[in-house]
Amino acid sequence: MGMLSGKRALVIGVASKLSIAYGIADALHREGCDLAFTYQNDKLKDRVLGFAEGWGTPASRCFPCDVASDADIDHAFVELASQWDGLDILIHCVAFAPGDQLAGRFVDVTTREGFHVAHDISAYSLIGVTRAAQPLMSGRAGSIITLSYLGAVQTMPNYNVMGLAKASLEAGVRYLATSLGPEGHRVNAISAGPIRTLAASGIKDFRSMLAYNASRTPLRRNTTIEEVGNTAAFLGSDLASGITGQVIYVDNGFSITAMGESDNA
Ligand code: NAD
Ligand code: 0WE
Repeated sequence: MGMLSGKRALVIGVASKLSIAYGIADALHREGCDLAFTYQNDKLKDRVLGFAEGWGTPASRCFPCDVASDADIDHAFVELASQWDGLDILIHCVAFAPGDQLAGRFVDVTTREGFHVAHDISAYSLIGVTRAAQPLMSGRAGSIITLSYLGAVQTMPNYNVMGLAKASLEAGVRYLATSLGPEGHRVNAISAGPIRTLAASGIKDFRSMLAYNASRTPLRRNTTIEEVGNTAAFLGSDLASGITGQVIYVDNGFSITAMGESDNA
């Protein structure tokens, strides 16, 4: 029997087989969790429906949801409520900043509009979907999980305004954990090491970042979506009943070093 059998999760943020949300869905499914999905737009619909089928999720449990839209968020949860009478786990695996924000000198490239979009999609959306999930989570000791990155707390070339948005996301985790604690719900973030996904594919020098990371990290390898998925399964389970408001690092140890050592200088 899996550690999530009898539980139900909504996964937001599957775009491809490389997505962190894909690794999470796979681990939750392996542990016996029933799944539902949202997808950002029609372009992703067929792909997400195909993945969902592989995890035993019918198309009737897959809904469109652009998290920039309050109406989309409300609609997705109304639809979900017509399929399920409760929800135990909410996976938020979404981030976006306009491409021009993620290349160049922070002080030069950061615009009011870029700041706004990054914070809206990457930080506010956690609050919006968490609120919309409340009626379905009521009475169920829910677990809400989002994805962050080290750029929230240390500077990283080109991560720029996304770092500010992740800092806001992490503060949001603490405020949500505090406001939902009395209902029995837990809210946590997983701060993952760099992983080659669609969101990373457009990033300049991402390959060399991965190589640097693998060689300087205590465990001498890069983080995988399977490792993030397994941590999400744990945080979603009753085994993590005492953990809320935390940022759990799944980065093979990168963040603990001030100066990473490498095997060949
Ligand atoms: P991904 O491209 O596979 O996933 C990003 C998802 O965000 C996509 O499914 C996309 O559809 C969705 N999205 C973007 N804008 C949206 C909107 N307006 N409405 C609804 N959905 C929207 O990339 P990923 O790397 O799996 O990213 C998932 C999360 O993991 C993000 O929060 C990212 O910041 C975080 N993260 C990624 C890494 C990494 O190196 N890849 C490291 C740490 C944290
Ligand atoms: O959170 C992220 C990436 C999020 C992201 C990616 C894109 C690319 C395409 C947000 N918005 C966009 N907008 C686009 O137009 N990561 C943690 C992965 C990532 O992105 C970086 C990194 C790492 C790591 C950007 C610069 C430096 C490091």
